[in-house]
Amino acid sequence: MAMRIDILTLFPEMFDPVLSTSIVGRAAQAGAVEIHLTNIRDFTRDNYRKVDDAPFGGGPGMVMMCQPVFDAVEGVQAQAPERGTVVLLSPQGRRLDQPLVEELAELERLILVAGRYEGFDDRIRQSLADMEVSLGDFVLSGGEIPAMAVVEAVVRLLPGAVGEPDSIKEESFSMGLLEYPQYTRPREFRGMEVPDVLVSGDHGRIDAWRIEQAQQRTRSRRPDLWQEYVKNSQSPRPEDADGDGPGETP
Ligand code: 4FV
Repeated sequence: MAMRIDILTLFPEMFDPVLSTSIVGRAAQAGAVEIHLTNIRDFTRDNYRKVDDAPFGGGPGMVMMCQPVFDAVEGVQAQAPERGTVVLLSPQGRRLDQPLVEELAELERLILVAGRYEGFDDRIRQSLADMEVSLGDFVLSGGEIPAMAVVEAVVRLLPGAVGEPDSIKEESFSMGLLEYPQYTRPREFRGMEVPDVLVSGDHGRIDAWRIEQAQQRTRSRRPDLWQEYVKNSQSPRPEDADGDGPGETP
C-alpha cells in the first residue's frame, strides 16, 4: 500500500513544481506515494475566510487560529481509512535528520501542517499534533519549505520511488558519516587530478579509501556526528550478536 501524504497549507500553489518533478514526481506517477494538497483557508467558516488573529497578551504579528486548522486536519483525516500522523512544521520541533526521516518513511500516512504568521495557536500543538518537526534553527516565513524537505527526504526512501535503491543505502548519514568525496570524468580538470586509488580498479582499496575519507571528513567537519558514530561503533550492534565483533573499526 503506497504511503499517503497530505499537506495542509495556505499556499498550495507553492508545491506544484516540487510535487510534479524529479524523484517525487516520478514516485507519484509510479504510485509509490499518494500526495494531496489542502488549503486550510477552505475550512474557514466566516465570509472573510479568516485564518489568523492577534495574539492574546499583545505583541507583534498574528497567530494561526484553531478552528480552520482543526477542521482542516479532521476533514483530511476523514478522507482515508488509515489515521494520518499529524506533523506540525515549526522551529520548536524535533530537528529533521536522517534517522527521523527513516522513522517517518515507515508510517502509512503523514499529515503535514505548514504554518504562517507568528505560528500556531498552542492548542493546535497540544491536542492535534502527534509531533513537531523543525527544519533547523532559523526562522522562515512559512512551514511550506520545511514540508517540502520532509516530502523529498521521505519519498526517496519509499519502495519503488528511486531507480537504484542501493544508491540510497550508501548515502551520507545512512551510516552516520558524511559522504566520501566523489569524482567523475575527466581524469584531470584544470590541473586537478582524480585520486589514483579511484582508477586503480582495486575495489578493496577503493572501499577502504572511501571509509577513511568519510571518517576524516566527519571528524573534521562534524564532531557532533563523529561522537555519535564512535559511540555507536563501540556499542555492539544487534546484527553483531554472532560475536564476531563490530564491522569496520573507526
Ligand atoms: C520552521 C522551521 C519555521 C515560523 C513561524 C513559519 C516559521 C511561521 N518550520 N522549521 N525553521 N517556521 O521557521 O519548520 O509560522
